[in-house]
Amino acid sequence: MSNNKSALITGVTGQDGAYLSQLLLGKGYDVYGLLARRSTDTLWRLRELGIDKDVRFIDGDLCDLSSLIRAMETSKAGEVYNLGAQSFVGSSWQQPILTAQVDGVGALNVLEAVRIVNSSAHFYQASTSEMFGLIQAEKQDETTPFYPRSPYGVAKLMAHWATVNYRESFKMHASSGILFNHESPLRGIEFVTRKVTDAVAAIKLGQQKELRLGNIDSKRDWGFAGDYVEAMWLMTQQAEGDDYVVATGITTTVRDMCEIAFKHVGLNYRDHLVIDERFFRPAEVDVLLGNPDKARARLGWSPKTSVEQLITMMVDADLRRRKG
Ligand code: GDR
Repeated sequence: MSNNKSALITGVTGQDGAYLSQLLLGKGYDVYGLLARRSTDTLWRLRELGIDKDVRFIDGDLCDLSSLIRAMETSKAGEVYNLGAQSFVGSSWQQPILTAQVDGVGALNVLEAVRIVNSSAHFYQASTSEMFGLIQAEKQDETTPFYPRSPYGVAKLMAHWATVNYRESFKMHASSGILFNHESPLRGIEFVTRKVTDAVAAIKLGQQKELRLGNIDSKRDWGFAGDYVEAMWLMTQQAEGDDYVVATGITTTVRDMCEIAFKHVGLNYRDHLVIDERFFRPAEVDVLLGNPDKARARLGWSPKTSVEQLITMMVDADLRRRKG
C-alpha cells in the first residue's frame, strides 16, 4: 500500500479519469485532478457521475513540467495516475508531434515531477495494446514484443519504456498498465464503439439514416472502463511496481460489434452501414487480443462485463441521452 490517501490524476476529465476518480473517492481518497483550462465544457463526465464538485482541480498541463511539480507539491499525492493523453489513434497522423509531446514527453514530465517532489509516490502509466501493433500472437501478454503502427503507438511506447526505466533507475514504484480497448457510456464519440452506439440510438429515433465507418474487419478486445480502473488501482497497491496486461481475452470484429448494437434495438446493421474510405487509417492494427492471466493471478483482477453487456449498456445510455 502507498503511504497516504491522496491521489493525483492527469486526464481526470477523460473516460478513465472519471471512473478512477469515482473509485478513489469511494475509497476515501482526496482526489486531485490536473486540469488544462479549455473554453469547451470538459467536466461533463464527472458531472454525469455526480462527482464534479468532489474532485479538487489543479491547473496544469502535461507539457509544462513546472505545473506538474506544483501539482505534486499541492496534492502531496501518494499515488499518481498518468491518464492524460491525445488518445485518438486516428488523429495522431494529423498531429504526430503534439501526440509525441503529450503522450511521450508528457509522461516523462510526470515521472520527473514525481522523482523530484516525492520519489516514493506510486506511479501508474496508462499504456496501451496499440504498442503491440503488428505483432500477432495467439494472445498478447507482457512478454509479447512491440511494433507500434501509429504515431500514437510510438509515443505511448516511449512513455512505457520511460516508466520501466524510472522503476529500474530510481527504484520508483512505477507500473505500466497495458490496457486493451475499454469503453463505456462516457466514451468519446470519435471512438468506434460510441460512434456506433450513438448512431444506433439516432437511427432508432429517426434522427439519422446511415452510419459511415472505415475498416470493419479489424478486431478488438473490448472491455468496460469501469472494470479496468480497478486494475489501475490494484497495481498501485502492490509491494512493487510492474507491467500488466488488462484485457478480456475475447476479440470481436467491428462488424460483429455493430451487429450487437443494431440488434439490441431490433435493427439490421446491413440496412444502415456505409463503408467510407475517409475512416480508414494509413496503417492499421488488424487484431488485438490480450491475455490477462498475470493481472488475474497477481492482482486478483478479472473483467466482469462481456462485450454484449458493454455495447447494449452504451446503446441504452445513448437512447436515454437522445430522448432528452
Ligand atoms: P483504437 O480505437 O484505435 O483501437 O484505440 P478506435 O475505437 O478508434 O478504433 C477501433 C478500430 O475500429 C476501426 N474503425 C473505426 N474507428 C473509428 N474511430 N471510427 C470509424 O469510423 C471506424 N471504422 C472502423 C479502426 O480502424 C480500429 O481498427 C483505442 C483508444 O482508446 C486508444 O487510446 C487506446 O490506447 C486503444 O484503444 C487501446
